[in-house]
Amino acid sequence: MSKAANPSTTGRHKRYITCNVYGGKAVRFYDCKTAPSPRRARIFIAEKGIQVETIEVDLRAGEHLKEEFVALNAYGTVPVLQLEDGTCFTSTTAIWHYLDAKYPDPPLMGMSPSDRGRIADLQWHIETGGFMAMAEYLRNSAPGFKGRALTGSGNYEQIPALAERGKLRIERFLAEVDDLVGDKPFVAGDAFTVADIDLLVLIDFATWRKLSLPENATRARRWHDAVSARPSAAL
Ligand SMILES: N[C@@H](CCC(=O)N[C@@H](CS)C(=O)NCC(=O)O)C(=O)O
Repeated sequence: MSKAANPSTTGRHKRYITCNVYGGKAVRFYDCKTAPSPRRARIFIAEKGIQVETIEVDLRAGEHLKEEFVALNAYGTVPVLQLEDGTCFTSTTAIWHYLDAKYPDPPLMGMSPSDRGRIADLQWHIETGGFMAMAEYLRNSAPGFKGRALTGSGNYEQIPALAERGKLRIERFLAEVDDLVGDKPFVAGDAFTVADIDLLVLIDFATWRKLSLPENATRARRWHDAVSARPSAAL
């Protein structure tokens, strides 16, 4: 990878300027502590016990839209996982797939073909019904996202009607979580998987925006307490 395309060679990341060996670690992880999608990757990495070099990208300061970062990820979003050969994965699910194939233990995306399909279904449901609804609501209503209603490199105005619809969608989703979890230890059954990661991050993010699980969602709350106690959830 050329130095020109490497944000770590410029500005606030200068500490990496002489170091192109990633501190002896195989991959670089472009993170943002306050954003939900990078947390989905962060928890996954911690559950796998993988060592990565983490680089914080300041979204509020617009670092993700600067030329150096867009050279890594043309979509201008985090997380990004960059391999030693310069290959970049620019979505959470791609990062999961790569790491799960490379470091199969513990499996976080299912083992058998049918488990893998089932977990992918659950994850898709949580991503579209939960994350997409939350984004629709938040990005179209929060003053901080004025003119930035979609993530990444394009500037889009907010549409208040989408915020209203997003809020209805996320409220409906949260009301369904108790049945989704049921009496199982984890969302997909007996093992912790990406479905738990997604649901945990989504619920914490929604709670931060004052949209919580219903009081009577006792099974969902039991599950949430259990997964929140895992060391990875502290990240
Ligand atoms: N599909 C991507 C979405 C990533 C995404 O939207 N990341 C947000 C942070 S949660 C972002 O980079 N936002 C930049 C912006 O607001 O322009 C993924 O799953 O990784």
